Amino acid sequence: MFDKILIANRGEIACRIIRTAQCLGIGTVAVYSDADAAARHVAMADEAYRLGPAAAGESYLRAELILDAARRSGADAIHPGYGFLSENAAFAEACGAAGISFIGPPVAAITAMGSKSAAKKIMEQAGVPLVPGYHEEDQDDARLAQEAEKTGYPLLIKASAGGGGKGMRVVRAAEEFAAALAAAKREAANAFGDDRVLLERYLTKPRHVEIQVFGDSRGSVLHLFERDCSIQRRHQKVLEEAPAPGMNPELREKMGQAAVAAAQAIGYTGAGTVEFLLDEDGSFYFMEMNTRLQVEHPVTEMITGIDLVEWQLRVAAGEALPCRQADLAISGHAFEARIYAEDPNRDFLPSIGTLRHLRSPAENVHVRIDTGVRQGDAVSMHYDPMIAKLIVWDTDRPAALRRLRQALAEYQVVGVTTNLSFLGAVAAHEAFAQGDLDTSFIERYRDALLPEAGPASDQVLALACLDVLLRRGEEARAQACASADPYSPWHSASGWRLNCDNHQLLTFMDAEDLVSLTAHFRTGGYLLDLPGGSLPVRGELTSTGDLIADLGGKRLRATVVRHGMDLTIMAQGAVHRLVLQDPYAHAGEQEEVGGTLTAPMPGKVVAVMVESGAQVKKGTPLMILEAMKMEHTISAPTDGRIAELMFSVGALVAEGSQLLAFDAEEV
Ligand code: MV4
Repeated sequence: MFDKILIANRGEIACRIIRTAQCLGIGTVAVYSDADAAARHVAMADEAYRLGPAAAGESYLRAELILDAARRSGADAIHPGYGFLSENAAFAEACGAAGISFIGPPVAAITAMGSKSAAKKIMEQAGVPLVPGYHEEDQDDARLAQEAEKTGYPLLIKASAGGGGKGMRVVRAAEEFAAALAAAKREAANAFGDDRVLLERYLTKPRHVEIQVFGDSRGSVLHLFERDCSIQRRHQKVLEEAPAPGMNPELREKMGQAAVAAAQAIGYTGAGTVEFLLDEDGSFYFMEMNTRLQVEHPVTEMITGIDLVEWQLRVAAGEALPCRQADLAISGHAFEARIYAEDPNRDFLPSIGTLRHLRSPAENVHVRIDTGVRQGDAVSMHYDPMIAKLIVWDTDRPAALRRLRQALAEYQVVGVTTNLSFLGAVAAHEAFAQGDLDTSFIERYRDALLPEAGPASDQVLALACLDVLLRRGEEARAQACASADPYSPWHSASGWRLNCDNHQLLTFMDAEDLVSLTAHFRTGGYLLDLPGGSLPVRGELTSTGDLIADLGGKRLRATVVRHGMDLTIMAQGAVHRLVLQDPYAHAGEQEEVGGTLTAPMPGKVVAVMVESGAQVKKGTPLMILEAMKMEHTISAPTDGRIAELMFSVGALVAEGSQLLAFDAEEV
């Protein structure tokens, strides 16, 4: 077994790997960029080495810097985690050449699975089922048209060099084929520098079901059952579970054996995942094989009781697989929810900021949190904006789903916008509860999953008022105690008025709307004049800053996080933000909202499609920003003229930076 391993990654997966290594008594070496100097994974490791600036291309993707850290630390193995260099054959090879074990599959296996079309050929020869279609070298248009007829419609044209859904086109009838083929080839050439395509029968309601496989250096390969990852958005997994709902033992056995055959076909060792499309009739087809540990591996660990990272370390150190296929069994059901700093109501745009308040559910045998961040950390634009993976387990799917709903409701994040409400909506959806999953689930139920944000409810307003008034009372008492005249009426916060009932007016900004409420002081509490009528309320602040409230006889616990005048009210799984208005503040100057187009998030200018002085139509793409692998196109808000370009390609811009001056055309 290794004495010391270097984890060539960051965030939750780095922390997760360090946790297992430390349990095994293995020394741990972290590497970090300047943005991660104070990150959790650095603090957890026994030692840590700086790689370079924040940009991944200057740090976590720099193989030579990582190898140098391994040499300096005396690490005898490197774990790549996922993403970054985890499926980079050259890096795996360089590790071997440096005499450092690469905790992953052989270089040849990484290479073989690197090309989607080459992988399909290998799988076809291994007897692994492929979607009926055509994926040969002959790319002549006439041959492709002929093969399209054989495949039948609807069919998919896929870029051979593509993946993750890029370069896919659905063709529903023969007369559309020629134009679709030409467009698909152009797109593939532009995106991948390779215009080869393959054809497949189009599955209209498939599920994404993947099989965890594991091989050792003695030729043994086994599978650890399936995961259903159909809940995806733009080919990014959102919610995963194991086992797959509705799976029967026979199909599980067939898919497991196909996955084992796929791994054996390439002499696979280590942890791998074979992804299948599962059709409604129970047919399944090879999609691709991932030669790394997957993000969603914890759900497999929860239902099998196996630590897959421990297996990775043992197998990479030359040990045999710790058990045989017959020793493995499924126990219970697990879900994983990926909690992200992103705004579902702004097309899941990443949300950058500081985690001012971060409170996760208590961990136990039913709840596991894999995270790389702590309260106070920043979510930056340099990396994937994952906050944590919430993993739950129970004895069956309904029980596990209840755990998931409860844990999501308890998860509190303030300082960035998150997808927690969206995840809660998926978990609450009846179709999800029924296990009626497929890759179009989010699109199909989009309205229910992404409802327009409504105004604050009376309950939210009452909790906000209570929090403000109780804190004011605490502050007044503290000031009175600290003053020379603690009983001075000036220290009263009772809202007392001469010849008038004690009351205070509270005004909040709720999104774009101002809401004003009167709080009448009453013995032991308040009478609030809310939009829905008057409500007697009382409450107390706990030592942890929570609010125990009684709203007209309904008692509940809430958390109200204050940041300046910002209030984030969290209660019963719902989150709402309000901004308390200072009654004495001067009305801010209405900023001249000229024709300035500003950056919606920090990022890098990757394309400028216009020149200064150009006349453009409404909607014309002007500039493209990139942050965390996502692109955001800045388009012309109306017809008009580009008055000035503030940035050129390659520039790094902060959120809110003016990107260009734009003269809107008078309509
Ligand atoms: C398909 C398909 C339907 N029919 N192939 C998307 C990315 C890549 N992993 C393969 N993908 C698909 N291939 C045929 N013949 C539907 C998808 C697909 C999908 C697959 C898995 C998970 C999410 C998906 C989302 C959209 C489309």
